[in-house]
Amino acid sequence: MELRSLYDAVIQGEAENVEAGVRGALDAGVAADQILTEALIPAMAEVGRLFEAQEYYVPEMLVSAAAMQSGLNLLRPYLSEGAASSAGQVVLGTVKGDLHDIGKNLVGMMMEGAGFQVVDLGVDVGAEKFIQAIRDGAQIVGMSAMLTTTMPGMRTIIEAIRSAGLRDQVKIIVGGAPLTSAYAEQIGADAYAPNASAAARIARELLA
Ligand code: B1M
Repeated sequence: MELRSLYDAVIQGEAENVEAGVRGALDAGVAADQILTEALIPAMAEVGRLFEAQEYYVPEMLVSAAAMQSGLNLLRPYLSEGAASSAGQVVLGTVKGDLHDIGKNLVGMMMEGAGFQVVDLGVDVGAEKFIQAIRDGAQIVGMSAMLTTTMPGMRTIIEAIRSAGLRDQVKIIVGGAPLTSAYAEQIGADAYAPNASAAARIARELLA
C-alpha cells in the first residue's frame, strides 16, 4: 500500500487497512518516521479540518483516532529502537478535562527511543498524580493539552507542584497544538516542545 492509501485509510477510520498499510510500508523499507510524518500525522490534521468544516463529527474523529493508534502501535518498536536504558525518568499525561492522547503517546514513544523510562499517567490527569510521580522519582514532567479550554490546567498543575515544594526537583515540558513557547514561559514551564521528537531532544538537554 502506498503512503497515500495509508493516509486515506486513517481518514476513513479503517484500522485494518491502516495496520496492513503500515506493515506493507515497513516491509518495503519505508522509514518509520517517514510513515508518521508523511501519512499518519497529516491524515489526522485533515480529520481536524473535516471536523471544523462540519463534514466529520466526534464519532468519525474517534474512529480515525483509533485507526491512527493501531498504526502507531506497530511503529512503536521502530521509534523506540536503540533505546539505552537510563537517560532518566519521565512522567507524561494529558491534563485534566482533556481526552486527546495520540500526541502524548507519540511523545512517550520518542522519549523511550531517547532512552528515558516513561511513566504514562494517561488522560484527564490532575496535579495529585503528577506530584506522586515526582515523589516516586520522575525527573521530567511532560504535560499535553489539545484544547484551549484545558491548557490553563497546566498552570494549575505547575503551581501545585511548586506548593508541594517539588518544583526544583523536576523539569517541566509542555506541548500540544494550542500551546506556544510564550505560553509555556508565562505559566512557568521549563520548555515548550512543538512535536514529539523535539520533546525527547529537549528532555535530554534539560537533564544534561
Ligand atoms: Co478533538 N479537537 N475534540 N478529538 N481532535 C481537536 C484538538 C480540534 C483542534 C479539532 C478542530 O476543531 N479542528 C478541537 C480543539 C479546538 C480548540 O480547543 N481550540 C477539538 C475539539 C473541539 C474536541 C471536542 C471538544 C469535540 C466535541 O466533543 N465537540 C472533544 C473534546 C474531548 C475532550 O478532550 N474532553 C474532542 C474529542 C476528540 C476525540 C476523542 C474524538 C479524538 C481524540 C482521540 C484520542 O486522542 N484518543 C479527537 C481528535 C482525534 C482530534 C484531532 C482531529 C486530532 C488530534 C490528533 O490526535 N492529532 C484534533 C484536530 C487537530 O489536531 N488538527 C482535534 C495527531 C497528533 C499526532 O497530533 O495531538 O497535535 P497532536 O500532537 C503533536 C503535537 O501537538 C505535539 O507532538 C505531537 C506530534 O509530534 N504534542 C506534544 C502533543 N502533546 C505534546 C506534549 C509534549 C510535547 C509535544 O511535551 C510533553
